Amino acid sequence: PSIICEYNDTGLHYDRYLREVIDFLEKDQHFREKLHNTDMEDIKEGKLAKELDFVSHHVRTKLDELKRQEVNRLRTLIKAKQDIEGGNDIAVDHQALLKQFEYLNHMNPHTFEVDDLDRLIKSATKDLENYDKERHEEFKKYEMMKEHDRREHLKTLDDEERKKEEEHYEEMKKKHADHPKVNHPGSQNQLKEVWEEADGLDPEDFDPKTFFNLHDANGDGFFDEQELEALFTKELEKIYDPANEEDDMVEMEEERLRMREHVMNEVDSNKDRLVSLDEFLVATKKKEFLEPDSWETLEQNQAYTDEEMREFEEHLAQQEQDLNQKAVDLQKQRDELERQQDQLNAQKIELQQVSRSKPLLENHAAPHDPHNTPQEHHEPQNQNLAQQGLPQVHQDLPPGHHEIPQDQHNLP
Ligand SMILES: [Ca+2]
Ligand SMILES: [Ca+2]
Repeated sequence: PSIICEYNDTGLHYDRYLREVIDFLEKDQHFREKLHNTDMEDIKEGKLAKELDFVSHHVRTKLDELKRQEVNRLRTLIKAKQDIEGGNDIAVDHQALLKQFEYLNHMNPHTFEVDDLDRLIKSATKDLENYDKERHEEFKKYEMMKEHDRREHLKTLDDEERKKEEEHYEEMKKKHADHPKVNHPGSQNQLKEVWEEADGLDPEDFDPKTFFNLHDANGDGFFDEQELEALFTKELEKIYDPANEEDDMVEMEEERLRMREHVMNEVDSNKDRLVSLDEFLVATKKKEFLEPDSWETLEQNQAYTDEEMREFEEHLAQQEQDLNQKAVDLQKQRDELERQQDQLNAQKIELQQVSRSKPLLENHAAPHDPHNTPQEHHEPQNQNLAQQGLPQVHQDLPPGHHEIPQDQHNLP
């Protein structure tokens, strides 16, 4: 089953945890046997997870440790996310936030239980199914951004330059679309080309079983997603050349993903995200294998609709507006701080003037009089401050200093 036997990076954010858990479970002989004798449906239903009760104490201890580390990692993630989002001092409900991570039971953060294994298997299965979907969404955004940047660039050009640029764009598009015929992925023609050109074998000798064994790179008896994708490199090279301006390698990877999904859908009849030799051999006997339809390549269809593009650009404009508003607010905040600083400076200067003039006043009041007492010295000084209308300056200054960082904090 794919989530268990695949050692390639699944791309899930908890991939490391998933792999470490599986690695340790594999070390337990009883569990390893169960793992390889339980079919995907039973695993999905949680039958395998129950076997956790029979694994050795040593493995269980290790799993507890892995889970503690993972919970800590999630807490750090939550904390970092909040710091970025401008975490104010509102008390954070970590328990509630941990709930969003369904692949472990956060209620008992210290031990790894049957429930944890069950959740891990179910989440990984579900998330892997959504993973391709998310990759398509990412790709769509990438294409819309590319188009947006192009349109923005056109706006900066004068009529003549714009015309030239548009012509060049159309020319590159045409050049990209001009490529040798692409074989239908997973068809006999396609596999035969791999057999002949990549494997250097005689097309007359083409044999599906030999082909399967040749390309089951890790020899586990299944084609996994990576092994399937590797089969399309020859086809993709017909369309994409990294040296060409008109060929976008991000688009090449999207095409690879489309091809793999297509073959997986057609061939993986038990839906475990792996192609077994049996499934493969059944597929090679189908009519579509021998007489496939033509394959519609990526560039034949726009990745997004006009409506989606319009929404995307609106969203970008909104984001820009929000950023501008933020900049205006920050400027206001800065001006206010500067104003407060100026006020403070003015008060400081006045205070300095007062204290500088103080000894003079004192000297006038009591010039070289050795009999003057300290108490008498204070009176003229205080009177002088009162006259200048600054009696509270000394008391005001420290709280004034504190107000600045507080204000800064409260502003949006
Ligand atoms: Ca394999
Ligand atoms: Ca399968």
